[in-house]
Amino acid sequence: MDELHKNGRDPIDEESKNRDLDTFREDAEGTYLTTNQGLRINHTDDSLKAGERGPTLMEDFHFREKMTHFDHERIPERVVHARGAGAHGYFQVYESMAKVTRAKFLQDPSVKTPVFVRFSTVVGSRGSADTVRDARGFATKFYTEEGNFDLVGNNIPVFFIQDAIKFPDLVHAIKPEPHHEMPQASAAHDTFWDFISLMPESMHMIMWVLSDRAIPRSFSMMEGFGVHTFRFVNEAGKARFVKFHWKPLNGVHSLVWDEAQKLAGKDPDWLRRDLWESIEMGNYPEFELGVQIVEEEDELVFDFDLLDATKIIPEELVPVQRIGKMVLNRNPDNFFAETEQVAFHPGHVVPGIDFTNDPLLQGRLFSYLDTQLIRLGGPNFAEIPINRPVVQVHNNQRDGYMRQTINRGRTSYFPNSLGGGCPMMAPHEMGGYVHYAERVDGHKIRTRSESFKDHFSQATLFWKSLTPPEQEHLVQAAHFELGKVETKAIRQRMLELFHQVDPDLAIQVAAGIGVPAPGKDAPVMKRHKKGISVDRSPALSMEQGPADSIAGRRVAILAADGFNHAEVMAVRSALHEAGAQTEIVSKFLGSLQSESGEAIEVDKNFIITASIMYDAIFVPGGDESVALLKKQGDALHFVNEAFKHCKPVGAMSEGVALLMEANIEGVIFAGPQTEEELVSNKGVVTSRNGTGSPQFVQSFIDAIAAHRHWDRETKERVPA
Ligand code: HDE
Repeated sequence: MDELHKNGRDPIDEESKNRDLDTFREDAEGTYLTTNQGLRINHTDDSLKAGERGPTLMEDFHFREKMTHFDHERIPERVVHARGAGAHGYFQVYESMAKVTRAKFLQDPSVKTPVFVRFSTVVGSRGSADTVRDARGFATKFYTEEGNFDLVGNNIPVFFIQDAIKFPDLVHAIKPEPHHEMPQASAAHDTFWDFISLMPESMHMIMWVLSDRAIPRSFSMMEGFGVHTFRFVNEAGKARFVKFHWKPLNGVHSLVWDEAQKLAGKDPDWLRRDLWESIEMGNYPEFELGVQIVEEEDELVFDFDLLDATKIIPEELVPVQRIGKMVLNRNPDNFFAETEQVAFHPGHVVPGIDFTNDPLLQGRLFSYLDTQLIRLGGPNFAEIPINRPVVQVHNNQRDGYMRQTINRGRTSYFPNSLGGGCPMMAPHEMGGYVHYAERVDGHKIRTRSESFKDHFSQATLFWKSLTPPEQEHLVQAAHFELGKVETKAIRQRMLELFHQVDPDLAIQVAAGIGVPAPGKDAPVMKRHKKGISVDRSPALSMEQGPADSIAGRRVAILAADGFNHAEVMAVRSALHEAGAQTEIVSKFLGSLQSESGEAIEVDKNFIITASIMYDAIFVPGGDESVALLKKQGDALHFVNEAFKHCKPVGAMSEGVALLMEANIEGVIFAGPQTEEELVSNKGVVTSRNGTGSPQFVQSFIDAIAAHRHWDRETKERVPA
């Protein structure tokens, strides 16, 4: 740290990147309009003309500058992960990890390292919808006191392909088809499934993409994974393998497919809005950084190859240690300057973190630097404020488009004597990066290791580890995706691959796509057990994960004039206390009068919102309010649709009558109708006498924490 102070820099702490960005921030308040040269402008509504009705003059420098800048406003969007949303925050380690890594930001629990995170979809263009079925990018830039470390991960722990050389093929197959540029942001078309049906190595990732993981409820409710095996190296130079994980403290939750599709129309910005609003309201998304550590001598003990990015290390074999926490607490000031211009690169590492020979990772190490050169217009993109490390940069790189640094002195080479030998080499003890001295010895060959060739065991593991509702959703997703494939032979080939994962899965998929499954007795490739593995991994199932928080959830309160004020207030304050957000939804905007005379502001009306934009709904009592709602088709649809999407529905006193009026009476009471005051059944929580009883609130909170209630056998009968 002392070294840094000598450079006249502030110490590195949570705020250091913020201070760094301050140098570049610009507020318009109290300023006069000027040209880029600082000349004040007194008129910007008319161009300079020769006469009132005459031609525009070339000498109108203000017009030309304004128009030229506008003409050049766009930069190429990212070839993948074009659509994203960013947030600032900090990371703090729980206790020193010195035993396994010398990375400085993982040593001192009192240090808050600034971070910038960008979440993204992969396939869609910048303007596409947020809720499409896709992997999500989860890229984190740690501005550490040893330089930037980028953890460029996804919300799925494996990838489609094993070798980076296949990436252009994969992306060409999944992007919109080249002749008509359709479909946008979707895998559900022939070229993608054509490619996949010929690439058995993709089957594990395909299972994840068809699962509910690919339609996350919120960026704050998804896991993140570094995917590749990396290396941790400690001060003594001892290396261990490491896999990185992010574990969200809001739980891991998804949308349902029908909801995701409707959201794409109703609010294509659903995920970025959720992130933005959560941070604005102080509900900061939090993630714990997890690591799975494998000793070097255990490299070959598993049934899979650690270098194969289509494989996970099951958490039941190597537990995930949670080593620190990231808090996202500040929205960017400017989308383009920060979220669009941020440049991630898996090759941005710090001492103590190193690579392995995973051929997918190795290829990425080339691609990310290369892509920034075209996207950000040249080799000086590291000087863009969001990309600058919080430590000083000194090297002999010079010039190029948009160079910002004014390097003084005569020398830009090494060794030199005229510049005092500077910038000089940093020895190991001064933080100099030393590559791990892995011994490598081999023939030059274009081939795939035998140890990479089991493409199905972990796809089967994933399938077997899901709960029945999760399996059902996966099959329905396959029905949708393959149903959109026009070429029957592709559907047929996919069934053969599903059969290799599990014959029963193939039969279930076949039932929806009009081609026969190979059948239960058709041969399945033999899998040779070579090392340690598991048959089930509960950690792969979202349904079996923790469901103890309602932080970040949104609850609609359906009301009309004459609602019961005490009930709304009791439920509202308890939900807010637990970190959820509530909105009063009614037929019109404006304010409502309660039965006891209090006024309450309506947040959204039925035209601008819908049940799909909430995680749960609550209907308070109040005779008049409920009588009005019962007559409103929109209100009934709201309840029905939420019910169909398996969301918690709560109602108090007269509010229960609205549920009765909707088509969900089957679950309002547990079994035969009872006179019990409080009933909580399959996520429908009713309190017949109301009065805001704390038991009601607790049951409703528990139902929201569980997120979705898949056991609603009547949901298929609900017309929403
Ligand atoms: Fe990327 N990927 N990728 N990727 N990736 C890019 O870099 C690439 C892969 C990931 O928010 C590009 O700056 C290759 C795996 C994220 O800015 C590009 C291969 C994982 C982001 C690129 C992969 C990722 C990218 C496009 C196969 C999860 C967005 C724009 C070897 C571990 C980062 C850019 C952001 C972006 C190449 C596979 C994650 C072209 C060649 C596996 C989160 O460089």
